[in-house]
Amino acid sequence: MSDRAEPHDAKDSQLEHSRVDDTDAHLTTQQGIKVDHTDDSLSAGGRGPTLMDDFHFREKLTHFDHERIPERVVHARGAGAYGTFQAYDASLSDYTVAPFLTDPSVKTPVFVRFSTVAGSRGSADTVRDVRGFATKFYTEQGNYDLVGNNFPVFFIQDGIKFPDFVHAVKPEPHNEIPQAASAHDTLWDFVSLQPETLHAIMWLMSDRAIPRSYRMMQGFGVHTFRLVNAEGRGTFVKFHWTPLLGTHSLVWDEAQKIAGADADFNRRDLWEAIAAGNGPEWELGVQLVSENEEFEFEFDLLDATKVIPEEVVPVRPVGRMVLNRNPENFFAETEQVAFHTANVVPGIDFTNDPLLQARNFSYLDTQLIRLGGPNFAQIPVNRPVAPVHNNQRDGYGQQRIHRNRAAYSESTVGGGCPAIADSEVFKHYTEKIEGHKIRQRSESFQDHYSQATLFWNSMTDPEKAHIVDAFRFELGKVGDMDIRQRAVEQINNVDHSLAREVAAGIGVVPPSQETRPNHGQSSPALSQLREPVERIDTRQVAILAADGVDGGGVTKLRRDLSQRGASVEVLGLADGGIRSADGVEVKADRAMSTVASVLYDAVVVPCGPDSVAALKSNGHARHFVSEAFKHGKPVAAFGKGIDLLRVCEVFGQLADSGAVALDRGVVTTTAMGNELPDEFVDRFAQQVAKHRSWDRDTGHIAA
Ligand code: HDE
Repeated sequence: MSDRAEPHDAKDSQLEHSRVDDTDAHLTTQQGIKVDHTDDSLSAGGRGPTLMDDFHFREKLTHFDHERIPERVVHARGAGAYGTFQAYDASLSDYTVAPFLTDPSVKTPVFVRFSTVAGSRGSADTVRDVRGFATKFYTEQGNYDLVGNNFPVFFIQDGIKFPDFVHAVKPEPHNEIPQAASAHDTLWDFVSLQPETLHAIMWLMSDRAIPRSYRMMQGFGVHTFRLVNAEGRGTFVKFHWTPLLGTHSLVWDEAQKIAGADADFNRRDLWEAIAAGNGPEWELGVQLVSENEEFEFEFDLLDATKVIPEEVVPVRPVGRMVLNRNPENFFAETEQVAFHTANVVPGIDFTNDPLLQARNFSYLDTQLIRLGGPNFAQIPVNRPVAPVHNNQRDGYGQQRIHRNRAAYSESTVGGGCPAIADSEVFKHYTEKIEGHKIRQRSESFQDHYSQATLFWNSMTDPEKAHIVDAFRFELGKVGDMDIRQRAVEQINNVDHSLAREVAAGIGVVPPSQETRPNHGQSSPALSQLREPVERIDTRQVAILAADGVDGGGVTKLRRDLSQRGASVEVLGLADGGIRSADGVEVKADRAMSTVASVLYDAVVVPCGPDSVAALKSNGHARHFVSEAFKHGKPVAAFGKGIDLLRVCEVFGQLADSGAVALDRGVVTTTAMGNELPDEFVDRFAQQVAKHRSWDRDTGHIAA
């Protein structure tokens, strides 16, 4: 047992029983026998064979040989954290009996695992992909898992197609290339033949597929679920997570470079934010649809390739989740956590969405192979805080010592226990079902394009440019020109101008005419850029400095930005102390050569003629600034620092006096030291909060 402070909640206090701390302990075998030597095996004479007697050697090697488990077949790469969820009020009481959603006095412990989908466990974080957003609520009524994604729609409508879809997107089977990427023939072959993928493909080509941070992405339950109230009345529900830090993305060139500079970029960001006390927060919201409105939409509520536009059914805020505790052991917690869509609690039930129905089979099945047997719910991270009593027995890894003789129900031997409860039980929603047993997709699932068009129409111009570039990149990597052509013809069903733009970039014949007129409708809530949340806290700002830097200016800037919640680092040409021009102590937090501009949100070049001269003649420094500019990031310079911007081809209006100039996210002033105006810091802070300036040339070529 560890000597941690007071447990945070019921789950934390339960986990405390499983924690092991080796501090002040002696090395032992698994049997608790102390060993005095673990570096040499027992052998016959110094140079003779290893002896069977060496139980320590055999145990150590055997355990090592067995220390891998199968990675998740999808969502293998992930990162997790603990936290709590709390409802705002009792306003959902008319709809559900689940107290964690209706009782504001209940703080429910949660574990969340974020993930990419296609890549292996060791793949890079910033690939173009959907992100998993799976939440386990340890409620007092048992575990509820909301196993969602950061897109509100999925690629297929019926779970029987899941293996086909996953086989198409995973690395190709002959050479296992490419890793964690959708830019290859088999995926686009599949897409070109399966129009139902088109809506989710639009999301995949959008900025949503390269989130800046797990802390800055939305989450969606995707399916229509059902809330059930005390009278047994059902209400359709879609779940939404909205990040309080806003929804923000990387740019594609940056994402690719980060994959090399820091493959753990999103994982590290989550870990470091929580470790620094900046636990990320999301608001849970619901869209509610009464049962008598089921058929009032142009699409089928059971079709997971569709959103309910927020302008049609607004999202109602329900409560807030904060993630504030990092796991202590990646394997034990993040790797062994087992989510399952069928883990529901009284008050939440399923619908007949065929994708959800398939998932309700698949998740339990997958845990059996992944975690090695039917007792995985006893692994610490998976255990409910609600008491568990049943007649399930034995199996690999049974941890519990069941004392009652009767492992069957009904019994008199066991005094009839565990007894059947008569309150707070899970009651399946009594839906009336009639129909023939047929293998056929519902007619109401046949419109694959309208919402893909809706998504396209809802984007701002920069978002549209990014989508065109993403299609060109992805299809440009497809070797088979027939697949490229067929994909463009599918895109033509979404929007003719989009298809022509994509075609122009990938050397295929642009479709000569429209196959479906664009319906012209849009849903502004689908855009990330229309109403962005602008916050500077936890943004990473780099200050480039060398000997001779304006120490006073750097100190003021660092202090003022830190006070606003930004994380500021001084990057030197080498690690350690920097000799400032004014004697003010400046220390490099890192050497520039160990990082890259893609790892920061913004960059500042301070004054100091010698410092700027040294930076000008340094390739890392020049590349740092010009790359940040190219990626649309806020760039600032003061005093002589402006000279470095000129060398780095930072275009636009740069200050020629102490007055602060702002042009497309570039903030400058010739002032320095104690003269550095507050307005300079204010303006720059606003730009950092804004995240990017999309009015710069980012390399998009219009067709
Ligand atoms: Fe999953 N999915 N999925 N999925 N999924 C898995 O479960 C599956 C789908 C999602 O962090 C697997 O434990 C089928 C939609 C997340 O541990 C597996 C179908 C959505 C995670 C599986 C889907 C998701 C998974 C792999 C189509 C968004 C990671 C390992 C019918 C709403 C959970 C595992 C974690 C993981 C099956 C479609 C989200 C094989 C059959 C739609 C976030 O069971």
